Amino acid sequence: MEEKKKVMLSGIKPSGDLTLGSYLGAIKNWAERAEQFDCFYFMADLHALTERQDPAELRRHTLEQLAQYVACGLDPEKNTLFIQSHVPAHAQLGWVINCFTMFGELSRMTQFKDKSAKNAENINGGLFTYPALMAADILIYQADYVPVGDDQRQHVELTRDVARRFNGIYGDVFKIPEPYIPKIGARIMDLLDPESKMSKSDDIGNGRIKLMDRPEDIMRKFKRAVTDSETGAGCIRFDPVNKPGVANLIQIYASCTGETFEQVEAEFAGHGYGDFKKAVGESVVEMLRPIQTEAHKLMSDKAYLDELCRKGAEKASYVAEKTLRKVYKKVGLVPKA
Ligand code: ATP
Ligand code: LTN
Repeated sequence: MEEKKKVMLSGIKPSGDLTLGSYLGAIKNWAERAEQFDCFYFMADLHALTERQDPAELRRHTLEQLAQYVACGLDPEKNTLFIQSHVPAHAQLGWVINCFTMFGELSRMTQFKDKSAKNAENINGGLFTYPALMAADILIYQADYVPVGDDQRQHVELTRDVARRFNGIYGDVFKIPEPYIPKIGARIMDLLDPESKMSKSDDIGNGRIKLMDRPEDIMRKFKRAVTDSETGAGCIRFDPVNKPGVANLIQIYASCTGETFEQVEAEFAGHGYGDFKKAVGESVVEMLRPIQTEAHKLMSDKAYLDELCRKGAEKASYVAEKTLRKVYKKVGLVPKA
């Protein structure tokens, strides 16, 4: 009998344009796994509502993100791609999971602390309970692996704790998922502020590379990337504590080319920062070129994207509703006659 494939699942909020961070930290890791795993990837539009969104922009970002997933190599025949709000079971299980997630646990989430410090005028309930909905996203597909960047590790750990708590009361209802984090590229930093994560929704300036940036803009941003004042042979070395800007560039180059940090250091041993920044920029431009061409083509085909969403939501709902029915029954909700 054919062995059942393990399940892989992840999502990204359509809260802005995808960045090099979203790609290297998450999507790149998803794209090569379709044969090995049963894969579910979604646009986390309900999560995007935790910050104020312009409605038309949110719709645009959601569909563009779907086109970009496909352009990044996620074959819709082999991966289930869908919009979170098209599968209402996420929100339904989200409520139940909320009731098994502790105030203290949610209070410890660093993303909540960061986001509430940045958005003091909109610290809403959704921002606080967001990790419970994320746990529901994961548990509802009985996911084994959750491929995310390093910043999401804490949320996956919380998901494991809540799933264990629930299973401890009701028996083996949920699979306990594991984070799946790349060794290189798990935390890409802002090019102008290498102490901060490169992020889709806060634009510090020109320190953020978007997946769809034009080659000349990418080259310009790398040219201006912050390094340090060291010169001479050996200045290009991986030392994230003392040389965060250079370490970030090494990480980006290694991730784009598949080289190790040592190989990058050896390749640029006799070079200065100017040469290196140019090489990093070129490696990013070349990596993104085919993705951008394909994404431009798909982004203008609304009928195709609508059809993908419809099929994806149908496949996802089938799996999600099965878990939801089981959970509702376990906790004592009366089934519909
Ligand atoms: P926002 O700014 O709206 O909070 P974001 O840019 O942090 O968004 P997310 O939607 O939160 O992006 O993240 C999408 C996925 O990409 C997650 O798995 C996250 O861990 C990963 N990711 C995001 N930014 C980076 C980064 N700079 N380096 C590596 N991985 C990242
Ligand atoms: N919280 C994640 C996005 C996200 C997600 C998920 C990731 C929502 N639901 C489920 C993995 C699995 C973020 O902020 N990047």
